[in-house]
Amino acid sequence: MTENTHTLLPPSGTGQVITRFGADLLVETAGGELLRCTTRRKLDQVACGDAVRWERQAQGNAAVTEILPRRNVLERPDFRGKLRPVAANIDLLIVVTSWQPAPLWEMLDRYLIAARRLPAEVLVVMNKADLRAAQTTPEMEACLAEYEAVGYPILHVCADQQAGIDAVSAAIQGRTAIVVGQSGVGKSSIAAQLLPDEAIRVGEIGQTGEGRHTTTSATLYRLPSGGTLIDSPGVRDFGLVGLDFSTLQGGFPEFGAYLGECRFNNCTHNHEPGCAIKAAVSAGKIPPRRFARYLNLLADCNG
Ligand SMILES: Nc1nc2c(ncn2[C@@H]2O[C@H](COP(=O)(O)OP(=O)(O)OP(=O)(O)O)[C@@H](O)[C@H]2O)c(=O)[nH]1
Ligand SMILES: [Mg+2]
Ligand SMILES: [Zn+2]
Repeated sequence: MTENTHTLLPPSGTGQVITRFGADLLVETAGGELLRCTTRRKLDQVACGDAVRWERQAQGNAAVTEILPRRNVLERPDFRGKLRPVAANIDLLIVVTSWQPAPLWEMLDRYLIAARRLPAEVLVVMNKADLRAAQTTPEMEACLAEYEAVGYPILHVCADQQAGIDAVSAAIQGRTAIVVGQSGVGKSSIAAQLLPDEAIRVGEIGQTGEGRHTTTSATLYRLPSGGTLIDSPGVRDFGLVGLDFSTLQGGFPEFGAYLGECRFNNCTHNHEPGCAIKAAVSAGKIPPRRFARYLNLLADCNG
């Protein structure tokens, strides 16, 4: 794929957004050319992965004129709390965590809920397997074991040594996947392993183990093995805006077997007497750490 001077392109067509820098977009046309486009203010919400219509302008440059219907869109609040699209038309949300920086389990829970809400399939990647022995704690192992017990798919990867990368590629299976998670966990390192011919920037992590926010805009890549991978910028936090109770409850599949057994049919599994979920936690059938974080999320829920 090379960027075209677009003299040979038709006056308009469709394409897919590869990346965006402010108001400028890089669009892959239906014919496979890369086309630099501007956007109108009313198309402020156009995102990486969007299918779009573009048109050549009188001045010779191209503009995106329409966002075609989306299957889904992953959004997150910006620093002002306004929802911003990260990427659209996602089949598989790959939540990347690592042993350093240490996993933020609340963030992982929120991504798992976001995947349900999209909807998209989910895969948890524990990267930097080489650091596990030195960095792990009994509490971290207990948290991780809970996700395994619930049945979430988890892959242990070492992007630096190319270990586990084939399993990530196999999980993508020709679909569109996005890597998300904290800065410095190795999202771009995984992307670079899957895309040996692309120059993908990878950043150092600081003394405290924190990432440096090396990736600044979501970018879509075509994988040699088929399928599509979107590398996204690392986050400090991932907030769920407008979380309703049924979405929250759906994000805890371990409750499934007990739902409908609570005394009150509108039970929130918090303070209510006769709660089957709390009984299952006490009996060791629902993982307690996940349940404690469920209660924290419930406090933020809009009903
Ligand atoms: N020890 C070890 N380090 C790794 C591994 N994978 C990635 N790293 C290192 O982790 C650091 C951050 O990697 P990136 O791929 O830039 O992380 P990122 O998640 O893309 O970070 P942002 O773009 O800031 O969100 C780099 O120094 C990598 O070399 C691994 O498997 N083991
Ligand atoms: Mg990155
Ligand atoms: Zn209950």
